[in-house]
Amino acid sequence: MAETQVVIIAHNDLDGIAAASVIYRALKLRGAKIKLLYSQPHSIEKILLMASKPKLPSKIYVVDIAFNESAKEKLLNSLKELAKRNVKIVWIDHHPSTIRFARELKESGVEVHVASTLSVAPIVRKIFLEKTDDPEFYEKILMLGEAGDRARTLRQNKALSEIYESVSFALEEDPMDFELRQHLTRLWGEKKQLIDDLIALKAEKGKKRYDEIVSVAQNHVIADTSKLKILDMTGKTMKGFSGRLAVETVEKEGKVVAVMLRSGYDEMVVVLRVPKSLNINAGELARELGLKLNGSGGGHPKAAAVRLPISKKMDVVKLLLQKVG
Ligand SMILES: [Mn+2]
Repeated sequence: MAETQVVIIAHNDLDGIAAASVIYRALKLRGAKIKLLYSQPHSIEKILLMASKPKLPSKIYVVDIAFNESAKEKLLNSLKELAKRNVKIVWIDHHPSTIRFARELKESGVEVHVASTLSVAPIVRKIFLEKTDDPEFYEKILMLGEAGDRARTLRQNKALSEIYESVSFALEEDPMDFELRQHLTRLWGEKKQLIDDLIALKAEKGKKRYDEIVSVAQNHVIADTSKLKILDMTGKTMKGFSGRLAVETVEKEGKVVAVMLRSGYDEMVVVLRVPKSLNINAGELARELGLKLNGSGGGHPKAAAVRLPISKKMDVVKLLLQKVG
């Protein structure tokens, strides 16, 4: 039997990579030849194109990537085109936008596996864990993924929580480092090793960088009320630390936190995090900001993000003050 050419396109965060490595293991055992790519929701079309070259694979797995509503028609068309050319696409995800568009995806020829869970891990656990040769090891990997999406705490498991700490700092140190992501996916999916020197080294670098960012952030507060804090980090290099900065600020202050960061020449991303105690939906808020201010946003009730023109900075502040208080 000829080897099957498979591409896995995973979200570039820990949840995505953990899920990808379990799928990688299961498929590898069945003799698949696998190419690993990483994407964010807004770049999925470009990455799908990369997945189709130099020759078409027989299957593409899209893992932990939110359906990009603002590029809906284009994206559905590319998917239909791939289906027509006999590429089987499997979309595995837990983001609300993917769930909302599951029907359209199916109608475009995509096999969809969605559930409204806090991480993609439970979906992957159900489909792939028993198809690996070491469910005990891969359960640990899925737990790391869940911790990455704050779906689980590892407080009870000291060894695993140390691994989590290193791996997450290493990944955040450079969110565009796809080589490191391939390295990690293979470390887990092929070598069955939790951590190695390269990851530990990157983690050290990341921790130092994050400490600097935390101290700089204190001088970049542009709004601070009893319910809301907005940090304008658009002039600073944030690497992949905006989510961590937002979460830690939420935990410290119990307020809604928005972190603004530059994501391109004239574009910014606003990362939103909401404390458990407040009944405000971050995902809906991000969507609304996107619709009103010429961008695109979405996410979960407690964690979301929106991509906007950088010229809309003060409008964001105004709208957030209006909506959150
Ligand atoms: Mn996820």
